[in-house]
Amino acid sequence: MKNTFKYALLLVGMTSLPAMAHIGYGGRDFGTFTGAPGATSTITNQSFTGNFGWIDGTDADWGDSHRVRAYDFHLTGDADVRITFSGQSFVNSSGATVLGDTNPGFSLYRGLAHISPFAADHDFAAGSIAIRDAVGGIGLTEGSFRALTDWSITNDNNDPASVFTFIGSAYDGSNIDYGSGVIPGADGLADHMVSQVFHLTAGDYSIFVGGTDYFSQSVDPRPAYGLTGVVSVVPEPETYAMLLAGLGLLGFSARRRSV
Ligand SMILES: [Ca+2]
Ligand SMILES: [Ca+2]
Ligand SMILES: [Ca+2]
Repeated sequence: MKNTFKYALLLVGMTSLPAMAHIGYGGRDFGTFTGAPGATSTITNQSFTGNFGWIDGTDADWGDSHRVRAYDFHLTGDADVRITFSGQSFVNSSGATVLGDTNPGFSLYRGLAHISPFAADHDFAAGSIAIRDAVGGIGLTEGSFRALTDWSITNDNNDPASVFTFIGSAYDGSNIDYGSGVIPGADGLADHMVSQVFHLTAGDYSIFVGGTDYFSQSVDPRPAYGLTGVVSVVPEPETYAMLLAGLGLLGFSARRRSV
């Protein structure tokens, strides 16, 4: 009886494991921005396991979506949005130290994953596999995540697919080329931080963040890496131009007065 109970627990444990692979935004919603400059939202103490999830989604066999972390935000108007991710060490709820020395990479997409009350999306839902087989070749992909282009995924109920429409990406450090050409978007300075501004229109956005060390796929066990993320609405270049023009006029009239 006791053994049966143990096996039952083991089975429960095993069957609940895939839940870890499901895409969710819990605790990682940056919120809603109107487009007014100055608004900012910071989310700390998040992590991913294995320092390769983002870069693994740049290659021909795509990537495992549970090696990256999903964040979301919402815009109600046009805005220039700065997105920044930094490595951050911290002690997690299990008392384990989460490392801060990742070189993060992220991709920004228009679109959201299924959220409650819908079932969560994951790579190995039958519908997700069907999407990959149709686009990437039967059995040729290792997951649904694509870091440099559009991708889709769905849930166990095979609801209409979540579509992530690629907007742009960036990664920390110098150009990476592990044999299939330089991956675009390096920020040129490996300081465990990556930051980029995107001009966006109103809508729902998802950001997927992960590590950029392709070769750490063979590291076992895989350590966890901590993240701090910031989304801020910044002034648009036209605003700067108007401000400078205004200052120029002030200077001109000041000079005229002093003559
Ligand atoms: Ca891959
Ligand atoms: Ca891989
Ligand atoms: Ca950097």
